[in-house]
Amino acid sequence: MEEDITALPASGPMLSRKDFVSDQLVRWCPGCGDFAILATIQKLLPSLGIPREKYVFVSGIGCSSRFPYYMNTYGFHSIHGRAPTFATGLKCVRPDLQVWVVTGDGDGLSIGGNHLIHALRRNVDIKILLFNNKIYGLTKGQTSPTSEQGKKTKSTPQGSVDYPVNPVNIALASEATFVARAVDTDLPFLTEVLRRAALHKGLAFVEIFQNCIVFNDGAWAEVSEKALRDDTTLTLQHGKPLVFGKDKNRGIRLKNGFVPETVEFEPGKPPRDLLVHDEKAPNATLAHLIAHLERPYFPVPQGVFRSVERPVLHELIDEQVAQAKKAGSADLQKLLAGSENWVVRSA
Ligand SMILES: Cc1ncc(C[n+]2csc(CCOP(=O)(O)OP(=O)(O)O)c2C)c(N)n1
Ligand code: SF4
Repeated sequence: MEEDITALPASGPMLSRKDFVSDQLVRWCPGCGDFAILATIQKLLPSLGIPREKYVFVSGIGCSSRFPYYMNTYGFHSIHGRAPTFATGLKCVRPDLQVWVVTGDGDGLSIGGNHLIHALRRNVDIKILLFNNKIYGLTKGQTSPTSEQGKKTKSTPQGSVDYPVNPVNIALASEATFVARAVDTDLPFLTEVLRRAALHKGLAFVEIFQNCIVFNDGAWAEVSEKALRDDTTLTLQHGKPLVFGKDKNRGIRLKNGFVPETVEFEPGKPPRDLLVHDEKAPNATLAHLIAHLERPYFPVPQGVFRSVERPVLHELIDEQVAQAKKAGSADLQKLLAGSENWVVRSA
């Protein structure tokens, strides 16, 4: 990167988008959805008032994982699927840094699925952005864990037999404290979701629907095109009933206990039994139910599914270390030769 950012004063002049643009040639295909996400983040960061030298972008492997090269911040293009693990270590030793992870649906949910789940459950104070294009882009179009059943690719010429995962539900099941979803074609909405993620203390997970124009073009067309999205998406608002449609005349309610259904009503007169969103609910049951709303029967929910508080990993570790120090120094030799050891003898 062209300049030494450590030389900048922590409270220097107001930064602009340009300050976050690196001198690296962007190597994504023309028209790739990654461009819009990159531009949105470069525009958002200066408004957060965090010094540039405090940002670190960590990624794994994939087209999306080239992201750190294009940010004029610290960054680490790490190992396939392991970005959350690198980020966990970094945040624990340098809690003053704002650590962002950029991963793809292949990187984060195939090879890195295990690493992702454990970062989520530990409430590491990092932001994880999962660019979901429902395909492996970098390796030229094989199915990923989010590809739909029946998807024909070079690796699945007769159609994939695997059932896809829903990243938001994985994050909720792993007890992430902030879980959200946005689309790469609605930039004002994406900006607000990312702003909330940035301000959340604890792990913030954001799934971003991203178009891979070369190997899976139009995978999200139904929910990303302006002309369609009013009727195919549901924007979540805390404390508000689940209402959608161009005329705001449809909503979601439960029937037979726990089964969601769509109901139509006169605009401005929603029925009283519509489900009301609660992103602060102490358990994730409602968020799970909402996250399971999928096409073609329901609109696709976007926005913040869950935002709750829980102690963050590095603070818990620091507390434990402080307590252990208070208890006095330990004798390693005594520990190794303690009462719980055995001598194994041959017969
Ligand atoms: C250990 C290892 N296994 C597999 C690969 C091949 N590989 C590189 S990127 C990738 C998946 C990329 O897909 P995704 O994370 O969805 O990112 P995208 O390129 O679509 O942004 C795979 C399988 C590799 N580089 N290393
Ligand atoms: S292959 Fe797809 S995801 Fe990768 S840069 Fe090209 S359009 Fe983007």
